[in-house]
Amino acid sequence: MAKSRFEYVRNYELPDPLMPGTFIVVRIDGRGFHKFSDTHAFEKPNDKRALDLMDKAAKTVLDEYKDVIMAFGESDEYSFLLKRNTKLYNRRRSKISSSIVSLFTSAYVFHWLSYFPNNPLRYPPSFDSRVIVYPGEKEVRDYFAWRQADTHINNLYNTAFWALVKDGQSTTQANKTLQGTDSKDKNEILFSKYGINYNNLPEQYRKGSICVRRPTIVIDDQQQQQQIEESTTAGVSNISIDDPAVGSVEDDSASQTRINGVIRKEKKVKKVKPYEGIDGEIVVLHEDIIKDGFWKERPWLLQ
Ligand code: DGT
Ligand code: MG
Ligand code: MG
Ligand code: MG
Ligand code: MG
Repeated sequence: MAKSRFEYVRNYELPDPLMPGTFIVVRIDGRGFHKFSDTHAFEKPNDKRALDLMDKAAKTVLDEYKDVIMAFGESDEYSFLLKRNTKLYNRRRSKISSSIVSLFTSAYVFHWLSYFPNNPLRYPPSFDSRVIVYPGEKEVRDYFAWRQADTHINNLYNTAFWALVKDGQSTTQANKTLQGTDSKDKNEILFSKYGINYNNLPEQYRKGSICVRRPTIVIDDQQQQQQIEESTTAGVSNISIDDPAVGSVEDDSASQTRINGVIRKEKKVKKVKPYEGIDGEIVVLHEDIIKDGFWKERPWLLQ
């Protein structure tokens, strides 16, 4: 095909690949959400509708991009972890970054009215996006620990701050009251002045939101045998063996044999390795990701 004389400008498009074998994190953050949350009358310090909408937009990203294996969100930000060996867009930085933030933003707008039915958008929100690559598991875990620690620090501060303001202090006064206080002091102010036990506040506010896929259960030989026996017993009690329909049941996932007049129904159970098994339903959790438990339960995240 003939090339136009303008074609040379393509050479100015430089490749921007991310190093192979590294963990890719994309963090998006609402642009000017201080103003956006005011304009749209978000409840202070936390608006559950706004946080749920962020979670919904993040789920949309996980739905669309199977290589995004986990996400963590708080306030107006969300971080997406891609699987270590992802080949998504040949690991091109700007393609990955722009596609994720674009889908997130359109999902946020698309679902807005479901979360704010009486509060139409006053102007189009936008999010920025950056990509960070991490060399190993330690840095990935520390990254998410950093974001979750940030969630806690900000939430404790904001909860105390807005309690003081709702109690009549000006924002300047409230800031001053909290100056130099540590977390024990803030807990104490909340408890003694307002009867608020910080630890009883919703986990979504204190710990942020984690999106992960539920693993498909791995069934070992013994469990598989047990399943066959259970379905055999169930088959005997539920189905009349003289029912002509029974013999003609054709089902890809189950096969039936007649042994001594007893229907033996064998369910074919697909065996999966954990890594292959993460295509399950996407769930949103509000739990600790700083300690080992979360990661030990999901070793495929750091593989
Ligand atoms: P940026 O990110 O540099 O464009 O500027 P902002 O204004 O987005 O600042 P950022 O991202 O550091 O802080 C997030 C803002 O969003 C912060 O002012 C509080 C607000 N925000 C986020 N979630 C909520 C919420 O649930 N309720 C309320 N009232 N405000 C929220
Ligand atoms: Mg920012
Ligand atoms: Mg922001
Ligand atoms: Mg932010
Ligand atoms: Mg195109």
